[in-house]
Amino acid sequence: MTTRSLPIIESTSAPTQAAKLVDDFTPGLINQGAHHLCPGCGEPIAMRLIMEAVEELELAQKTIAIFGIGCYTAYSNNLDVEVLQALHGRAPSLATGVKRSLPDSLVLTVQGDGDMVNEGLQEVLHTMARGESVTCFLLNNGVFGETGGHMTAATVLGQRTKNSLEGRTAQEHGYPIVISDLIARLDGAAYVARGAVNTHTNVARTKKMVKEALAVQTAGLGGSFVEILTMCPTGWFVDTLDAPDYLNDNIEPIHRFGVVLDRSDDSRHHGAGR
Ligand SMILES: Cc1ncc(C[n+]2csc(CCOP(=O)(O)OP(=O)(O)O)c2C)c(N)n1
Ligand code: SF4
Ligand SMILES: [Mg+2]
Repeated sequence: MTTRSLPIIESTSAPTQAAKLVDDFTPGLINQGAHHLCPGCGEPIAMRLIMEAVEELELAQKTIAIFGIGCYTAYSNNLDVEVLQALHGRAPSLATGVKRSLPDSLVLTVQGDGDMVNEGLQEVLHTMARGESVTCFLLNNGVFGETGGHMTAATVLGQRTKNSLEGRTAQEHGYPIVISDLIARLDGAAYVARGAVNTHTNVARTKKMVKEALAVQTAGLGGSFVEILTMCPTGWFVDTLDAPDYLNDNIEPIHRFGVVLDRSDDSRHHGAGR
């Protein structure tokens, strides 16, 4: 593992203007840039691009965001859209009820891999199989981050976690569930993609996926799903600056970046509850 240091910029004169505050760069739907997640965490980046997509599509007034339970839950306080808190793993079912009650709303869920793939796997599978017109986001970091970095069903083979200190093995722990590929097999799903936030290029490409998924919902074409691979340097036991490369080298080869399913051009496909 390499250790990198940031360049030191030397200056001989005082700055001519005040330093920019983090709020200067904060998108309109995020109340404040400060948050309590770890330095180098990928989840605020994922939340930011989701909120930017909602704002750019001018859907903020219609949006109801439903959160699972994990580190990202604390970030829900920063958002300037309606927010509901689900029980662990249950966000897609709550989203189903909200969307069917308020069909003109834009309903999105935010869950982690522990919340979605372990605690509530049946919820997201049934929601997507029914073709509910909701958009489910998975922030996949391969660990139960909030509770200490334990292995989840999405943890890749060889990955070191709090309870697989020598790395996950198929023999002892079984194989990871590659959830986007599983969901893409369901007839009710209309759009499934997997992005990542470990490089600026991937952030830009992932934002396009997020926008496409939200557009599929507004067109009533069925379930839409975007998995976003996020860095968890704390849970991975890696240096903060090494986490983006760790994601690229270890997580992405199993949970592959790209659009997995796109039925947005199929006019015969439609969602449930419409
Ligand atoms: C019913 C229930 N079981 C367990 C917990 C404890 N718990 C809270 S957060 C969490 C981990 C969530 O992991 P993940 O969804 O991957 O999110 P991350 O923290 O990695 O972002 C767990 C197990 C809980 N709050 N409720
Ligand atoms: S433990 Fe991991 S997921 Fe949680 S805030 Fe820290 S880096 Fe982010
Ligand atoms: Mg997680």
